[in-house]
Amino acid sequence: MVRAWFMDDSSEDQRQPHMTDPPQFVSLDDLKKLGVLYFEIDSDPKKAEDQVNKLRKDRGYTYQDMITCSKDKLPNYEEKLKVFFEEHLHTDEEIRYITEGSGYFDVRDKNDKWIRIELVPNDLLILPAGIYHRFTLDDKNYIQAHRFFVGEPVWTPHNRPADDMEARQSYVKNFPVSG
Ligand code: KMT
Ligand code: NI
Repeated sequence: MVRAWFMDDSSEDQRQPHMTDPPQFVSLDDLKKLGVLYFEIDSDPKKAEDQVNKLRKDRGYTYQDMITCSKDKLPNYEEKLKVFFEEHLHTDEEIRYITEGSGYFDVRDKNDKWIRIELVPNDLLILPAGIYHRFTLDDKNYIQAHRFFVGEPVWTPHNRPADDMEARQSYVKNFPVSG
């Protein structure tokens, strides 16, 4: 089951949870207000397949592949993980369905605070185009995820600042600070 919380201010070891004391958890409703969507996928493989296929159809995801982040399986592992953890945005949704391992997606809230989203198997997360975010493995150093995309995938990260980009301007318009 997914959990999300506001991060503390420490910049030490990105793979640690970085919860505040006491923890300040963030609800799925609050994530939705940022345009971040979460789906819990069934642990039964057949049901999971049906559920994911329906979601793909409903949202027009025509492309699918799988990424494994581990020292052995990910080419240029160290470099890629550095890129994933640079604060960035994309011009399209980022969709990840976790099937093995675990990791953290961090997203900026409307006050520019970091919210850490913990992902484990059966979690499916959709980040909207234009949201500032980053990804890190946790201290187990392993995650496997399905990636989806509408049409030909574009994985290009646009590092912050990217405030003049159309994707960013649309995001800010769709999810205003007051909303
Ligand atoms: C990304 O784009 O940040 C990733 O693909 C991270 C690994 S998938 C959980
Ligand atoms: Ni990204």
